[in-house]
Amino acid sequence: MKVALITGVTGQDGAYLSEFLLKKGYQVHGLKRRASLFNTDRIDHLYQDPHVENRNFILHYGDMTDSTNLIRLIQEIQPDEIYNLAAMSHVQVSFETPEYTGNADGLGTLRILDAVRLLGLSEKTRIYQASTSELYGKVQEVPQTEKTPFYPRSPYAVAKMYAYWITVNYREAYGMYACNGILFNHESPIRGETFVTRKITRAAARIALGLQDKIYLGNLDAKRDWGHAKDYVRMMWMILQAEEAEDWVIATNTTTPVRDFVRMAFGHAGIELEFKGEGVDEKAYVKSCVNPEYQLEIGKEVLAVDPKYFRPTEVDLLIGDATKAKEKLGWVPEYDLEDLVNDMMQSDLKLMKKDQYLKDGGYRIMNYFE
Ligand code: NDP
Ligand code: GDR
Repeated sequence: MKVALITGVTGQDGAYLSEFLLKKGYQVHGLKRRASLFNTDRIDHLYQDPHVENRNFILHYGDMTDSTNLIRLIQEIQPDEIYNLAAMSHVQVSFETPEYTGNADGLGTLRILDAVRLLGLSEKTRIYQASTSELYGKVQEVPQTEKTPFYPRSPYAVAKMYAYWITVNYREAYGMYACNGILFNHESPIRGETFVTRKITRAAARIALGLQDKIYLGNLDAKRDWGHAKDYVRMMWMILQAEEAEDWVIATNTTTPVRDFVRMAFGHAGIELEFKGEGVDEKAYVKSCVNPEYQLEIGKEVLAVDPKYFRPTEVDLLIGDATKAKEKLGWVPEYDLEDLVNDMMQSDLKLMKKDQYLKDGGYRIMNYFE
């Protein structure tokens, strides 16, 4: 039985990758942080009672900023594969917590690589590093490939740039099997609520159901190459099964402005929007609503721009070329953007109907729309 260690197991990708590897027959170990409340929502369906023998899904406390903890765990687990997914992954928040982000996302990667080296596991353990299209930052060329130069535009991206190069360096210096997956944005129904796609699908569902009046967003012109997380975690595994350790771009090769993602999400609920104004004065109004379930007034303002969501330096345009992964590893994504929006909207409409039911029953529902 192959043994994998996933850091960031409680995150979006950690949850899907755990499911994927368990189905493949792996024993999966996950690193989770201690929190004052349970923080395992995304993986609760995989939980196994620690009192039962022969478990194949095992969680350990740890943190990317704690070397001794990482060394001890890797020694105990002796993993065949490590998927280093743990990170402070929010670009805007990294401007507020730059030092912590550098420590967890940059040095954290070094701690994993060096633990494997020091423990004499360089021959045995293969390492996947969660690199990112944010490395490309300020547009140098489109579409972006494995050869496009980097120009990071946030403390997050700079930390990930260190992680990228230290992974390449350990591969070249010590012959380790260590790879970067340069993944473009990937989303899903379990995407963190403060990333733009999920913020939009949650709000579209809440507005349709009358639980929220309006959504405030930042830069509506930013363009992203959005794929489905399920397709992307499969690729993480494929990267570690390749004969040679290399770096790989994973993307859909299409790009979409944030504004169009908003249109698509509301469109799923049968609500057509009209955008008016420019820059900070841009707003969106209900143009029509064909779904009789939703009592939305035509002309109602449902979206406004709030400059607090603008970033000090922005990444304007991402579009990736995954030809290498397709040709050499045979990767074929199963979802396109429309499938992704449908998946997310179906899930959020269902989730928000639960909130509506609770609200109607007199219970307080969460009203936090960061
Ligand atoms: P999430 O933010 O959903 O998950 C991040 C995970 O890292 C969580 O489990 C989080 O724990 C954990 N974590 C954060 N800080 C620490 C720390 N100091 N020590 C231990 N664990 C920590 O991210 P995604 O699943 O979306 O992304 C996975 C990885 O891929 C990240 O490294 C991200 O930067 C990278 N990436 C993501 C892309 C995307 O579009 N999703 C694209 C390209 C790269 P907790 O649950 O306790 O917060
Ligand atoms: P990103 O994702 O920064 O690309 O990083 P995010 O969804 O946060 O932003 C995408 C674009 O949308 C614009 N935007 C807003 N973003 C947020 N979060 N909230 C808003 O209200 C809002 N309004 C407009 C942003 O300015 C940006 O241009 C994600 C993360 O998963 C990283 O960890 C990962 O490395 C990259 O994707 C690839």
